Amino acid sequence: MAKLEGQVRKNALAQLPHWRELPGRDAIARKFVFADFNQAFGFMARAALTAEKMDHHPEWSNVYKTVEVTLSTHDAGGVTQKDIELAKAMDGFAGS
Ligand code: HBI
Repeated sequence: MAKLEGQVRKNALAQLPHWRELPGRDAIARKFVFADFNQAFGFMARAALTAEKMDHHPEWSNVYKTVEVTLSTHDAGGVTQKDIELAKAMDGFAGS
């Protein structure tokens, strides 16, 4: 899987307005804030099953109702289509 670059990358990121590019690292990140811990952990459970199916895993942390996610493809050293797909799936599970 190749790193996304140039216009292809721009177009892909334009479909993910809630995600930001991390400074100093080729990765994308989003902070999800849910109504409570139950919602946050339900989201993580769904995302985890999808990630495992994709063989593509998030870097993430959870504090109460907040889940902070960073996506990057370690094998490629940057953002690939797999990160875009997982980010879209996570947006779907979060409802936006
Ligand atoms: N998850 N984010 C991410 N990046 C990877 O490169 C990656 C992964 N999960 C599994 C995986 N690679 C495996 O393909 C290899 O580590 C064997």
